[in-house]
Amino acid sequence: MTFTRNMLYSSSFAFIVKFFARTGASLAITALLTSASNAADFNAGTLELNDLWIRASVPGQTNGAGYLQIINPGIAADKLISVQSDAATRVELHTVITEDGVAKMRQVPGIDIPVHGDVKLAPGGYHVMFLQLTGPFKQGSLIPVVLKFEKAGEVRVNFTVKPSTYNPGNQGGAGAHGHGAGMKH
Ligand SMILES: [Cu+2]
Repeated sequence: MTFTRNMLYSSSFAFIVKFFARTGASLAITALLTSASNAADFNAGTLELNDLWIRASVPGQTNGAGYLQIINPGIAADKLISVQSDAATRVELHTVITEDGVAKMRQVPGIDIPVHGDVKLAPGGYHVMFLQLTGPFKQGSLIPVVLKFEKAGEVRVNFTVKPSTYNPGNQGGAGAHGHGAGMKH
């Protein structure tokens, strides 16, 4: 009996496939795949969070910086106001300013996410600052973090640990500032 039912199942499956192919339902399948590939890594309300990463720490490194892209396709501005993680004793939002030709990191109370904005936390600019790491950032591991937005609220995300030398795209040398021993807080 089981054998017969399996036969029946597979023949009706083949029929369904043929039916979909004939009725142009593949168009719907294509649309589904397209929307899946456009999906954000994480969502906070209508905010889309992508490409969350941290450089692997090197021996002796006590601090680290996290980066991500925040897209706001919604109808209201929002603001990233705080970050929590067990990966560090303290986590702050920072930017980089240049004073007397020297790049310095400064804590900021929040990062504005304008309507239809595309805000990038990237080397040389805004970053999530992990102070006093509770353990090394190991390449390939995921660091759980809670991001808190003024309107979208709290969202649990993971930062992916990239190689310690990782520098995405052409940052115009901004990556040279780094976040290791060289930069003071
Ligand atoms: Cu910093």
